[in-house]
Amino acid sequence: MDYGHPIRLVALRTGLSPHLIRMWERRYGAVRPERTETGRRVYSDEDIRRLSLLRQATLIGESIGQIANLNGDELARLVADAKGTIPSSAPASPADRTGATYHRELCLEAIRNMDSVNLELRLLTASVAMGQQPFLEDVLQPLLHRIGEEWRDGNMKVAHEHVASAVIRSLLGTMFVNSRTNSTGPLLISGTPAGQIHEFGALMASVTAAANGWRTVYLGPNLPAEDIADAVARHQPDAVALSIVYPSDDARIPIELRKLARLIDRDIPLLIGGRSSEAYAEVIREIEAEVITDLTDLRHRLALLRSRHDENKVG
Ligand code: B12
Repeated sequence: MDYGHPIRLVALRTGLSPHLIRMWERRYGAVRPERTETGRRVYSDEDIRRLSLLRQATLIGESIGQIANLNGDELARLVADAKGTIPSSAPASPADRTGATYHRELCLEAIRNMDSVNLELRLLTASVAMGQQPFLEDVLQPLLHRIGEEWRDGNMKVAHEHVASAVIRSLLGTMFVNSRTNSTGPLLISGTPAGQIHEFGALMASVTAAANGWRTVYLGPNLPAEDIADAVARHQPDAVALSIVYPSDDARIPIELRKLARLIDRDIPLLIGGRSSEAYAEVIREIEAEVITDLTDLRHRLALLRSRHDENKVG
């Protein structure tokens, strides 16, 4: 007998995130789950089969809006027919990094059309197809760099960048909330120093840490040293991560970093990333902080800190 499955289980079985499952239901009526007395969605085995087929169809390039209302047999036929004709640029498996270019191009097309609904879907589809970390490192970061170049070269307007930024901010926020854990893992505080408005680097660092078993406190952008130090005193984190993106010659940054280093416990590692971090290498060395080059580097650094944290707990 089919008792109905909660959304978390459906997410596990289909590889779709709960957020995307709800969005496909709300926007396209892709499935119509029953509700419990308390209003929670419950899904049948048939819903799970439909969602799996819809996922496979979107991964081979079908638009969800066009296929959401096909019946189960039609969907199965579509997927079976397409299997022999998958374009070589389409992702073959979640681990296939060659799919990144394909996903990025679809995202760029949505940005060029200023189509935020499509952009959100393209980004979510890419994160499901590739897995969260490859998505951040191979799709989102290069996509942000590309937006910057197109904007600098006049191929995209400020409005294109703003449409993209709004969708990306909301997606990273959702990823951050979804990957937070209640574990007893080490704690990372992250944010950006005073004058630093670009916040996606700091957010991506938080999401990466959370997905790797760290508890996280995300402070947001543009914080004076005193405020960061207050948060550090309150939470006693195992590391602090800051992002410095623009500009690379702000006289306030060395002052803020020196102040922060004076105010917080010297034993707490201070990790600094972002495209302009190298420009402040001198002061970063002086205060015994570290430049972290990218999210891969961050993962390695966090793994090391985590093993020390675990050893201390056992010892
Ligand atoms: C989105 C965006 C904006 C948004 C930001 C929205 C938001 N909520 O964050 C808004 C509209 C606010 C904005 C404003 C401006 N922007 Co802007 N922006 C960008 C864009 C497209 C993405 C920025 C981003 O998030 N980068 C962060 C990540 C993706 O890149 P990254 O620094 O290389 O970081 C990687 C690693 O270093 C690491 N990392 C980053 N941080 C951290 C932290 C830690 C702890 C760790 C471990 C790792 C890590 O993670 C990333 C992945 O590996 C960039 C393009 C670009 N190349 O970055 C331009 C860009 C940074 N902006 C630029 C400019 C010029 C501006 C403005 C001056 C425009 C204007 N005339 O108003 C203003 C400046 C505002 C200010 N006072 O600072 C220029 C800077 C050029 C320069 N000389 O350095 C860029 C490069 C665009 C360009 N090509 O010209 N921008």
